[in-house]
Amino acid sequence: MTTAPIRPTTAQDDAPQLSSTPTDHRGLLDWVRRTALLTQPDEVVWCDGSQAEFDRLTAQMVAAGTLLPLNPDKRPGSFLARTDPGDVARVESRTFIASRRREDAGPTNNWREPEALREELAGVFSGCMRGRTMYVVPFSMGPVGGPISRLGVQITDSPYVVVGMRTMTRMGEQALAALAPGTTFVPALHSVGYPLVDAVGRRREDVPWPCNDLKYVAHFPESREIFSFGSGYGGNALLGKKCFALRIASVLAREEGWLAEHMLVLKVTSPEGRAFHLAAAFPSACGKTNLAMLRPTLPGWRVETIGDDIAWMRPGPDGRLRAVNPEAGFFGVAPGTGWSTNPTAMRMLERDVVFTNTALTDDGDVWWEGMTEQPPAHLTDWRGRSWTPDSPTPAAHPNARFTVSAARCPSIAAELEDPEGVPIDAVLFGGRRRSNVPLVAEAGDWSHGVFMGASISSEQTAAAEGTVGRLRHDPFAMLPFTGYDMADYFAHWLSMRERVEHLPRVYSVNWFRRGADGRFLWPGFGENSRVLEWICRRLEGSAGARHTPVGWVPAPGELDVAGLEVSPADLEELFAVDPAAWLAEADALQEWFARFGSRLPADIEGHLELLRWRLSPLVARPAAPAPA
Ligand code: GTP
Ligand code: SPV
Ligand code: MN
Repeated sequence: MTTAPIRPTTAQDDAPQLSSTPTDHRGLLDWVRRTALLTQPDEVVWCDGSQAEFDRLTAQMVAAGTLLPLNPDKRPGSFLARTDPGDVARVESRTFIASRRREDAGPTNNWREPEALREELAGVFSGCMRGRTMYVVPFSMGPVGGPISRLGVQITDSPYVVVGMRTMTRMGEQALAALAPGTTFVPALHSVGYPLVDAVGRRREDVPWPCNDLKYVAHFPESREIFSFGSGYGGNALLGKKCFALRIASVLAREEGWLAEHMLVLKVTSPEGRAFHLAAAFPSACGKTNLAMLRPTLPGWRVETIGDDIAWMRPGPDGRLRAVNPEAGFFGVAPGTGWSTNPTAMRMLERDVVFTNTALTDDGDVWWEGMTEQPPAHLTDWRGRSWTPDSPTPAAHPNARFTVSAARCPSIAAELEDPEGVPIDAVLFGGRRRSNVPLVAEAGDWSHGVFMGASISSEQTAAAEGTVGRLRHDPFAMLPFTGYDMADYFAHWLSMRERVEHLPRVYSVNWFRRGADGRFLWPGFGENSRVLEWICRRLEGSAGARHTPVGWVPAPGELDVAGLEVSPADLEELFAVDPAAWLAEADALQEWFARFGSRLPADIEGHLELLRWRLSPLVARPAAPAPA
């Protein structure tokens, strides 16, 4: 069967809402119809992902004050959006997993009883699009038609979200064409929750950033459905990303024997021309984008970017774990991105970008903390207020972000478009840790590696609501993103032993360790290539390692620090394993793991015991009292 060509309904056609239906997919048509009846938009537009559609929507948002066009001489094709100050990050407290059985969501998710939540959502969504346009946004996560790829359709009343989905996913005509009648897709319903007409027909003015204090980011993993209400921002609203590619996909992955992960994917090529593929999980705003786009300071090494946030990894026919990045763009943290820290990203951001919650310069460009050493003398801050370097608050919101197509990234790898994915040689786990965790350590084997992933703690960032800087357990950097019980997720990772013949090696890394004076001990960024080099040399079997209770670290002289201004004392501290501090860490882990009860895999408990067993003899014992 063929689908009719897409003919987007425009504001000029005020024919009945569903006069133009460019698909024969009955399930999709029914869902769109039912949703329009529930939410009562003025019109329905099927999105085709074209440039003309993008131009129309951005012009409309400029007129509405949602987007500010940036100076075309400074930042061609780019816009700035300022959100409502209450809609700046993911809302974990309003993120729900509605599985039939509470225990299937596990103790780390907000569980809701599916039928009760469905009722509640029906009430919330009822009439929520009055006075607005409802957009139907077909998209593919992964190359359209690829064996690992999946289709979704988002319904949204936010043109900002439509534009974001066009950058972040394969959105539009091709994805819809792939939705042949009977094809399964993930339905994702989104509304900013700000109707312009109330139940009795009274109209109100729109605002530049409509949203609602009441928010829901709701998932029904068993029926693979997503509902999001009240927010227009990031992972709350671009539903292909965290909601689909992580929370729903993690459930599919478990059922089907693969992995859906919060990981960057990169290709690193040695001076001898040997290519390695690495995947790395760090919690939100902990350096995935930076590592994915790293410019090596070590001569002869090259890094190419495949993904910066999400990896779908499957056992391949070659017995290796093969990864794709299901996304097509980057929704990255702006603050901290500068010419000295991430020149590749700076070049990527030169044109065709939608910035959100950055500051605005007086000549119509963007700025954020960390872009330049000296801030401009005057700015307009992310809230639209006049700002000078003396102002008490940051000019850009700490979770200000850019939305940009992967095609704009100078280090993008051709493999991004390979539907079969790349073979993963090593998996890295990291977090933001001012103490304890060494710069790099290699796991002894797969189950030790899974224990490393399960043990990640990290200082919280501005990427979600909560207290910035507070240490929290964030296993596999997936705490907010696993759609089922986290202990079952650990077991699923362990089960890859039986599914993958040539498993990747596993490493823990930490760029964020600090000295007693509070400064970072490691220069980070491009210098992290030295750590990648050691990892690659380990993979080829040519680098030496020394055993510690927390894994294998570079043997003396094996990490290339030539030309680095890191003192021998700092270098020692970067790898120091303080047994007392680590025993306390083991206690904290045990207490945290206790919530999983008997669902916690024995391998994880075993590795915790092994860690204690290795540490205990190292703790200095008080000297025996002298005989009287
Ligand atoms: P999400 O998109 O939220 O999932 O996060 P991400 O992991 O992609 O975050 P990103 O790479 O944007 O992290 C940005 C923050 O990490 C910025 O504040 C950077 O300055 C900081 N950062 C990244 N790499 C390093 C590093 O090597 N050393 C130090 N000290 N900071 C780093
Ligand atoms: C994260 O918080 O991990 C992000 C940003 O990648 S968001 O898409 O908003 O979730
Ligand atoms: Mn992320």
